[in-house]
Amino acid sequence: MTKSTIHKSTSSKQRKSLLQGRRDLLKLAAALPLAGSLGACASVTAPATPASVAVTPAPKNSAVRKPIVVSTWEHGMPANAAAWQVLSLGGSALDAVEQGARVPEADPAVRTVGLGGYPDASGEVTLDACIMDHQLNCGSVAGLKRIKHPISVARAVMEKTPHVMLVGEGALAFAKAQGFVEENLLTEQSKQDWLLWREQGKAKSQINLENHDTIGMLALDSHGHLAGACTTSGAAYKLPGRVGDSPLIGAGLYVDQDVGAATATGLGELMIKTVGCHLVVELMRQGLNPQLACQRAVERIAAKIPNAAEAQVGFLALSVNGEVGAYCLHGGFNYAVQDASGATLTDATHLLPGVVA
Ligand code: SD4
Repeated sequence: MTKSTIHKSTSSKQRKSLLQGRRDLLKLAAALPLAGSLGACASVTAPATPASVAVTPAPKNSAVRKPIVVSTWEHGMPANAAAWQVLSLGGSALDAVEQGARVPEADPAVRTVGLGGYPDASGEVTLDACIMDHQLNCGSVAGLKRIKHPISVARAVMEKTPHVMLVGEGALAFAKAQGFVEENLLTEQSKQDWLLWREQGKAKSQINLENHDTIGMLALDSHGHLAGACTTSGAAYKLPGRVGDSPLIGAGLYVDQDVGAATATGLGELMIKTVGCHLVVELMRQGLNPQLACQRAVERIAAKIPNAAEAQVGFLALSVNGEVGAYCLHGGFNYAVQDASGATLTDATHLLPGVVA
């Protein structure tokens, strides 16, 4: 596992190696017939739990590491920096994760979130997002078109409606009524890529590494409150109407102030089938530290879902004491951490040998 403070020169190198890794996973994922139909190939059996694995006791309150913010993937670094501006001034975890998530949403270079995200099979960019605070308040949107900041719409659903989740046309109508402005989210680059995908006879796989960079963010503020956010354009060239894990409370994000929070990245169908982030939080409730809880959730997926090894999944967790853990199926998933000591990007440990993502 490498751990390094990120700066510009290493950042572009890492981007290159990530891209190479993505190409590798593209090959790996090519065997997937359709998102969600992880058919008939060999399954992976997770290694038995080593008897010697110790459960790290929660630190005493004096050892709480706060404020802190953690995010999935390298684009979590600038997202964390924006969140840190809120946290370092004593702001709330909820404000921090919203502000952080808006950074990749607005960045057309991040092809898996917000503006410039990969479209669905019909060429439409549709966005999924959710947000959750320390009191189980949560809001979510799925299949939202033409609005650049679904995370802020999700927060409005949470704060201004009696509901948790709005989808499709209803979500768009709500966003417009709240003053969000409609805009084209399909950049020229995304359009060209989509046209090429169509010309090439629509490659079998709808899931590839280019769409494994959902941002999930978790924060613990100086008041000791947790919050989380997750936002994505979902699987590239997905069937119109497909909803992944990212807007689903429990699958792509979960926060419980008694225990901690978790978020996920990767093939959403696997997180939905296992309610993955809720699983991670419940494992933490049973006494596992965030690292071990993420590991056990990945092992559960690998052991129970045939063909899981053909996709990537990664979990990131933060305890109410500020402990951080992450684990993925294949090497290649990294996560960003920011606290008073600085900003780091760390490769998550993984279950299967090699780096494919
Ligand atoms: C989804 N989990 O829609 C998302 C895609 C993703 O990193 O990449 N996450 O399935």
